[in-house]
Amino acid sequence: MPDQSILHTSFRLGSLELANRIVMAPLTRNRATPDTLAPNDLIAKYYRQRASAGLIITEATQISQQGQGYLNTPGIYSSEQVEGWKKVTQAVHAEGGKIYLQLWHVGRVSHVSLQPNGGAPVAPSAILAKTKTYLTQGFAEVSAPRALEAAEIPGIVQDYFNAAQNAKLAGFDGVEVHGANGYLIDQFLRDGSNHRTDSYGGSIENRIRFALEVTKAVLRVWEPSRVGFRISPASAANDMKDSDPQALFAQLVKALDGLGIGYVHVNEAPASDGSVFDFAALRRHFRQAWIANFNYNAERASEAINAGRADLIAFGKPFISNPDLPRRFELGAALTTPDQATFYGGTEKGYTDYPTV
Ligand code: 8OZ
Repeated sequence: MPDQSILHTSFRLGSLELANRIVMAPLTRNRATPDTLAPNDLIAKYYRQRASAGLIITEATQISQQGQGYLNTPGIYSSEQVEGWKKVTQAVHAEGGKIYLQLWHVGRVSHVSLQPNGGAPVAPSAILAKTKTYLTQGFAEVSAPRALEAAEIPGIVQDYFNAAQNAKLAGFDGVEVHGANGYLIDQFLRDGSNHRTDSYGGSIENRIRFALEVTKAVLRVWEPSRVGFRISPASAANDMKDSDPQALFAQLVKALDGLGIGYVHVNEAPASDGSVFDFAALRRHFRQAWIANFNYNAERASEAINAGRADLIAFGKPFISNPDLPRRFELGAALTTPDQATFYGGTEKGYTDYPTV
């Protein structure tokens, strides 16, 4: 077995000392309290159980009601939600862990039943995504979106700023901007979903504008090393397409490097059309930390770090079913298989009842 000890070495992320290179990836679990969309004691227990990760990145958390696209995902825009998240950060810190909040706006991946006054979801352009969401009644096609007026965009940037402030009040160690997986920021980035003719559409410079405005708003609250940004440059999830992802994401990552943020987190999901994305080339545009994610196991993770392709590796599904994942890697212990049926919504079953070794 190749040497995997690198995974268990500490890592300096700006002013934070992470105990190991094993990150808990953001995972949507849909267990916020339904009326308030606030985290509760069960959610605090779930994160506490996983505090041995070098860094936890929370499930995607909407910055406003407009930013919600699925049933019972938590928010970070009300005082009840801030109080709920305090339970989570206190639980994780009590175990010596570190935790960032992931800031989310779904854009067009939503449904009228979740939107303020039952309105249409918002997007850079009025282009319907071929994708589903799930609601109280189960899976459903997303609703047709309307294009944002240019005059509405500063309000959404302000929502990110307020959410970043709330994250600080709630005791997080930092925040990750969710720029991946076909949600609002990604919809602005890619030319399949952004047909705008104003300063937010057209050229790559224009399409990355919204992402950078959001990041700069967050940087008015947090020091640069406490801010991360997640991308999924090749992924077609949520009906995403772009004519030149390599050029687009190179320019975005260079600009993020210029802002001095602490890390870029890359979901390496491959393209669905067989085209190859050069992740190593992307990494060369960024000087701070690089987190890679997508179907890694301990062996491939340690190889990637040893080869300099990443500093940290994020694990998703393995962390759902193995709360003590770093310990299991260290022992070479068998992993529990996650139960897909309990990923989204429900009770403690398939959430806080997975065993430790
Ligand atoms: C799975 C189900 C719902 C949302 C993502 C936030 O893909 C999500 C998500 C994943 O980033």
